[in-house]
Amino acid sequence: MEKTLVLIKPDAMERKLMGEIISIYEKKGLHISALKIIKPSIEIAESHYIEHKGKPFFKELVNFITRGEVCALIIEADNAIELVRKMNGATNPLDADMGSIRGQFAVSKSENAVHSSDCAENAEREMKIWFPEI
Ligand code: FUP
Repeated sequence: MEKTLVLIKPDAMERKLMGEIISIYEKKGLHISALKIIKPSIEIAESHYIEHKGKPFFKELVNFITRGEVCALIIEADNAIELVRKMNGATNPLDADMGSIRGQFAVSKSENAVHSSDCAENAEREMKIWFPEI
């Protein structure tokens, strides 16, 4: 079974959407094998978003993800990476399918409710950042 790393971001946590979003993954039949609520340090945030270092929105991105609690999950399923990214929807909620999580719950490209790994290599890297104990 493939594993992917999901984050429910501070905007969704502040709006008390954690349970509703987790429920979407569960109702789809995906298995959540790890879960924690954490207020990320700047180090965790910068290492998670290392690929975006140097981009104009990097500082804003780190400020956003560190401003409050995040729910980190490991989700396991066949083709979990592709499946969860489809369920989450496009980065920009304007482009996201309206049935997707971002389509339903997000209005901003920077505060877009959820993250999930985009490839197997990043899934491994991100799981080590958020769940070093596993
Ligand atoms: P995604 O894989 O859909 O989360 O999107 P990216 O990895 O391209 O971007 C990561 C995060 O950077 C997004 F969730 C939001 C933020 N971002 C911006 O704030 N502005 C941009 O122009 C692009 C991305």
